[in-house]
Formats: sequence, C-alpha cells, structure tokens
Amino acid sequence: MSFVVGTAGHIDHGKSTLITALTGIDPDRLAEEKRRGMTIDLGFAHMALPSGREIGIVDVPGHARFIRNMLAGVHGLDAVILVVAADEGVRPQTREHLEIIDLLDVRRGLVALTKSDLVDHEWLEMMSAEVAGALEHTSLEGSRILPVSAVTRDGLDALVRALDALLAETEARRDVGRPRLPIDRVFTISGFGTVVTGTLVDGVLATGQELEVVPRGRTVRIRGLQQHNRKVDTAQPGSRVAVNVSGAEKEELERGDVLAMPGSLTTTRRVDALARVVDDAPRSLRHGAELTLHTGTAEVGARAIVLEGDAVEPGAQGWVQLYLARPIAVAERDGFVLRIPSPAATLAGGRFADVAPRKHPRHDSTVRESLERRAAGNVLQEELRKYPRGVAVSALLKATLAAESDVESLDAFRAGDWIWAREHWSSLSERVRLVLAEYHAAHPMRAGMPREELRSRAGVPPAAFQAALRGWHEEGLVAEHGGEVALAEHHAAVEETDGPAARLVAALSRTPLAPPSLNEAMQESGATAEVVRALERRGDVVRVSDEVAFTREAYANAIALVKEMVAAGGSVTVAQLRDRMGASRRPVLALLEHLDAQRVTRRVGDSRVLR
Ligand SMILES: Nc1nc2c(ncn2[C@@H]2O[C@H](COP(=O)(O)OP(=O)(O)OP(=O)(O)O)[C@@H](O)[C@H]2O)c(=O)[nH]1
Ligand SMILES: [Mg+2]
Repeated sequence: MSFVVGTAGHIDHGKSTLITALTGIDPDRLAEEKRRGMTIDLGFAHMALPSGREIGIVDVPGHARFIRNMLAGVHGLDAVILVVAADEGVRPQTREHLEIIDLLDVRRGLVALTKSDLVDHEWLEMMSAEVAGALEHTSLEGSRILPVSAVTRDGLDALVRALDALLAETEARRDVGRPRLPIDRVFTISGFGTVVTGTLVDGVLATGQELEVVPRGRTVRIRGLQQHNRKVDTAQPGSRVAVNVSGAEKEELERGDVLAMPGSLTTTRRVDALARVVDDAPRSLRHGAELTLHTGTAEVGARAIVLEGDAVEPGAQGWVQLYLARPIAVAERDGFVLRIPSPAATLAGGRFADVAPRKHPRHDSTVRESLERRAAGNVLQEELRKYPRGVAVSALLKATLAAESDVESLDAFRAGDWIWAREHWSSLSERVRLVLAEYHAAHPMRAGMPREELRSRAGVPPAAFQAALRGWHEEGLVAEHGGEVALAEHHAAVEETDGPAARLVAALSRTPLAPPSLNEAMQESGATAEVVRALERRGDVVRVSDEVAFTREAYANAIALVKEMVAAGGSVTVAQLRDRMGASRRPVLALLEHLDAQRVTRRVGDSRVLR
C-alpha cells in the first residue's frame, strides 16, 4: 500500500533539505530553484518506510508568493510534515500553511523541528512549546514534535519511525470505482510523449484505459503508468502516479485539469459549501465577494453568494454558493480553500456539499436544511430531490460519488435507467391520472390519449417517457392501446354493445349495400361525430364521403362486386353498379369516386376500369 505525505512550513525552514536527507532525492528540480536556493513549484520524492510502506512525498514552497503552488500540492494527502526551523520558530507561513491544512482537515501530521544542530536543548524545548501552542485548535493539535538535523542526521530515524506509526493508523483510501487524477504537473519525455503526474483518488487506473480530461472533454489513453519511478500496470488510489498519455500534447493539458473515466465526473460553474472563515481573517466573507477558489490542483475565480445573512464573520461558518469564472471538475466532499486575491490572504475553506446545485433564493431556511441533510450524508437522496421530472441514474451518480448500489436504498421509484424521488413519482403519477381522466371525459369514444400529447401535458422528459410509461403500466395506472394511453379502468364508450355506436352499425347494416345517409343513421342511432370517428378508426365503418358510410363487410363486398363486374364486362358504369347494389345513385357515385381516389378504379368516360 502506498501513501502520500506533504511538507508544509515557512520559507527556508529546511523542508526540501529534510526530504533530500530522508530520500536521497532533491525535490527542487528547476534550475531557478537551485540558483535561488528556494522551492518555487511542487517537488516530488518517494521512499520506503521501515515497515515496507511506500510513501510519495510532495514538497511545497514556503514563500508567500508561491502559496498557490502549495495549495495545488495539499490535496489528497494522507499526512503532513510541518517543518519549523528550531532557530526561528513559528513564522507567518508556518501559520498560513497550518491554517490551510486545518481548513482542508488533514488530521495526521508530525512536526519536524529542523536545524536542531543550530540551537541548544533549552531553546529546543521552548520552540517545541511554541509550536504545540500554534497547533492548538487546528486539525494537527497534539501532533508529535520531533527535533531533527539534516546536517548531523540526528533525529531522522525517529522521524521516519514516527511517520510509519502515523500511517499505520491511516485507513485505506476509499475506492469508489471512479478514479480521478487532478493533474499537478505536465511534461514530455522524448520517445514517450506527454506525461502527467498527480495524486490518484477514488479508484484504480490501469494501462490501456481510456480517460477523459475534464473539464476540457478531450479523450486520452494510458500508454504507461509509473509509481515512484517504477513501471506498474495499475495504480491504486492514494498514491502518486505518473501517467504517460497518448492523444494529447503537453500544451493541451495543464495543472487543474482532471483525468477521469469518460462521463464519470461533473464539471460545474456553481458549488454549494459550508464555508468556515479563519479566526484571524482580515475581513468577513461578504456576500458578493470576488475570491479565488483552490480545490484539487485547480484555481479559479469565484463570487460568493452568502445564503443566509450578508456575511460570514471570522471564526464562524455559513452556507455559501460559489459562482466560478470557468467550469472545474470536482466531486462532492472535495476540500477547498477560498483566498482573497489582494492583498493575498486565506479567508475560508471547507468541503463541497453540492457540486451541481440549483441557484438558490437567499435567506431561505429550506435551502439550508436540504444542504444540511446532504452534508450529513443524505447526498444521493437530496441530489435526487433536485429532479422533480426524474433523472437518468448515470446522471444522478455523476453529480455525487455514490456507487450504483447506493441507488437501491433510496426512497425512490426506478424504471429502467430513470429514477424519481418517491414524492415526485407520486405527484407525477397523480398528474397523469388527472390529465387522462380529463381526456377520457372529453373524448369518451377514444381508446386513449396519443402518447406524445400525454408526455408533454404531464411534463415528462422525452428520454424518460418510455420508462415512466412502463412504470405506470406495472403499477396498474395505465394501459396502452395501439400507441394511445388510457387509464387502466377506461373503456372507450365504443365498446358498449347497446350504445349509439352499436346502433349506428346496426342502422348501416340493415340494407348493407344501400345504406341510409350518414346523417339519417346518426340521427336514428344518436351517435355523435365523435362516435363515427371512433368507429372509423377501428375500421368498423368506412366513410366514402361526408354523407355516405358502409359497414366493414358491406364495403368489402362492394369492392368485390366492382372487381367481379369489371372482370366479367371489362368495365362498370354507375347505372350498372347501382342496379346490382340495389342502391340509389348517390352512395354508388360516392363509392366509385372513393375507389378512384384509392386508386382501385380509374374513370374512362362514363365507366370505370380497374387500375
Ligand atoms: N544547519 C542546518 N541547516 C539546514 C538544515 N536544514 C536545512 N538547512 C539549511 O536551510 C536552508 C534552507 O533549506 P531548504 O531546505 O531550502 O528550506 P525550504 O524549507 O525547502 O525552503 P523553501 O522551499 O524556499 O520554502 C538551506 O541553506 C539549508 O542548507 C539543518 O538541519 N541544519
Ligand atoms: Mg524547499
């Protein structure tokens, strides 16, 4: 198992020197860093602890100007080594780094009291007490403080053993099957191409895998993986990884981008969070404040919407919605830090409660309550509540880090790939019941409502409708008849045996080939135009003109008769057919004109031939 440990602390306090002394690897890799004798950007090293545990180390710069690089290095740490020079004690960036570690809630740490060779024992004791005081009320409160010297190597073994013991208590990294690698470095190696590095979280990466660069949307493939300079086939969450990718040039990737499985990670320009403002912040977190958000390895401009009250005061916490200057790829519960751009200062931090929130009304306690339920762990249920019209399961999972199996425990209705919160499904079903009941009342003759009409009246997204219909069908709410949807209990009036529909058919059947006019038949039977249309749709009646209709059998017989007469005599006239049908001229003429239009017959002078 592999872990990631970061350094922290004031400039020149000996972070990089300590890492070199421990690992033999100088984390300062830039020429400028060597020249100036200071760390500018993140540096990396690795070592095996006495237990065999492998650790990747992220060395950060202490200079206040490079704090943004430090911020890109602290995500995904298992533990931190806070470095304080024994000769100088706690200095501004000691406090600032500690503040950031505290906001990101890194709870495992050690203090290396470096340069112990420069001070005497009493001074060491004093500095030790000073550092212990600085740790109070932070996530590192009570951490061990160990004097070390990179020059004499005093204390190095004890530090390594303490680190090993600290990591022994560290629980295994979560693997939710959704690997994410926030990129902290991009470079090229000739012969290999583009390489990115980062701390892998939430899942395993494997050679050959296809990944998406979010939020850019570009697709890349893993050509090779390295962990601590060794080639590996898979990389576990919670480890430092170098990924050789194909499909993207160096210029097409940068720190802040995230490698993830295609479609598995939300990109967002809005997040909800409970922000804790640091005790000695230079000002409160005001509504509308323009800030810089740091999360993962990304940095982005953010405007704060304070959801309750007008500001969150130093030392207090409050719910905020952040509007981001550009989309970022994050997941709920990711840690973040908010900074004031100038004069630069750390203002607040916390974890995201919702990374795909709606816009919220301010000063609305239901918003806070929902966010609190979410933060308390009801993430998926609260996420689902946001979709009254239903949501595809994959889309629901994307906005959270929940696993597919978590969906089963939701208070929800699931049909195929779609899911609705129970209360939304109930009200949607109720709406469908009402819409259909109204429709049946208005059109008692119709078998049901056209599907598309029902869909749009009920407000169901097109993609969800098939699944929803299946759901209603299974619940016994609806039935389908040839593309039309009805309440299960609905029987079109046309089914009745002694109603106007049946009487109309009876009226037309009395002298089938010489039917009364449609008007007469309707008057006699009491059938409305609606009934006639329903009978027509079912094929029980064939209307050849506005005024003339035949029963299904009569119509078939009439056509057979026409064909027979043409076969016998070469053609047929209106008068000839009228005689055979025993009808008046009007229905016969209407029938033949209808057959012409249907391209069964063709008129030649006064007679018809077959087409
Ligand atoms: N005497 C003594 N000097 C040390 C020790 N550790 C580091 N130094 C010196 O302190 C100076 C700064 O050390 P670095 O390791 O570069 O400090 P850093 O914390 O990495 O500094 P930044 O990366 O710029 O924040 C160097 O000149 C080191 O040689 C030590 O244990 N004893
Ligand atoms: Mg350094």
